[in-house]
Amino acid sequence: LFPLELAGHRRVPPCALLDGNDTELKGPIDADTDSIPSLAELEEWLAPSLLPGGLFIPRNCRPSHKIAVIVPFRDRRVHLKIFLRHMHPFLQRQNLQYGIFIVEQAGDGPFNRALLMNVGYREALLLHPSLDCFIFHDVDLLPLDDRIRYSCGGQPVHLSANIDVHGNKLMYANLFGGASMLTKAMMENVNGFSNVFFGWGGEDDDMSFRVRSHDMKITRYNLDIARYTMMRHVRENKNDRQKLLIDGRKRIHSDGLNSLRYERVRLDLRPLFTLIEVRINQTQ
Ligand code: UD2
Ligand code: MN
Repeated sequence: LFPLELAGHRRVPPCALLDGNDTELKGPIDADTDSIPSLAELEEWLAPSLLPGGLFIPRNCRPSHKIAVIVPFRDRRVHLKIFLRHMHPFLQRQNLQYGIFIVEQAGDGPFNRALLMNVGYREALLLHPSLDCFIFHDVDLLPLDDRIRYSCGGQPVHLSANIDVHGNKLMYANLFGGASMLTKAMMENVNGFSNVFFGWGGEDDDMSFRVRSHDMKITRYNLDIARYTMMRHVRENKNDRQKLLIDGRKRIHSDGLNSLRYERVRLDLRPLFTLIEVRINQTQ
């Protein structure tokens, strides 16, 4: 059963028409990063508005996109609960049709954020073939303004431009890390993310290069709107990514969605999200 397929047949106005009516929602918002909810209390509060797997379908309007929020994950349980508490209401206020997909890396080998993004993209589409907009989102980032629209447009969007722990400025012009948004067509066009970035860093810059070398422009909301808070966590070791990044430019069409390998060890439709757990190995 593909619940996301159901919408679109109902005789209700396009959600875009409702947009902007609710002016109180169109500005800065707070994020509670101090109190830690239990999953049980979150489920009691949020699950009644959701379908199993953490899917939401607006009832009084027809959404323009079917959106997957893909979150790479391992061993950040507290962040995940705070993320879910913040994001479900945030996305629902925007009348979006969406699902949240948590892609968990099994084992304790080096983390591969970009490969997990590819897995989330692939698995979400297998479950819901009509998804057309993909938001790749760190679990520790929370948007602080309701005007940050989580819905795709004509160009890739780098959402998390202005992060508190980065001094509230864009760190560098081509930054594409944190939270970013691409249509299905854009993902196919660039062969998704690279699979070879094990360990911290570089994978976001590689993706930035992929989109820019395919006649796309990375766009952003204004810095006074695109405000995020990043929750505290230990810093991963930095790696030298120069070589991977330089070689990456030649690899775009052989390293990505078309070379993706993983073993799916779990697929669970949890009340607040779809959990996809995968084992990957480093000889990609
Ligand atoms: C920056 C980027 C991030 C990524 C990373 C380098 C921003 C705001 N963020 O984040 O997008 O490019 O550098 O790889 O530019 N994660 C886990 N468990 C782990 C490690 C990572 O769940 O053990 C996930 C989690 O969703 C986390 C994300 O991967 O938010 C990025 O890792 P990070 O937060 O440790 O790295 P950070 O903050 O330097
Ligand atoms: Mn982080």
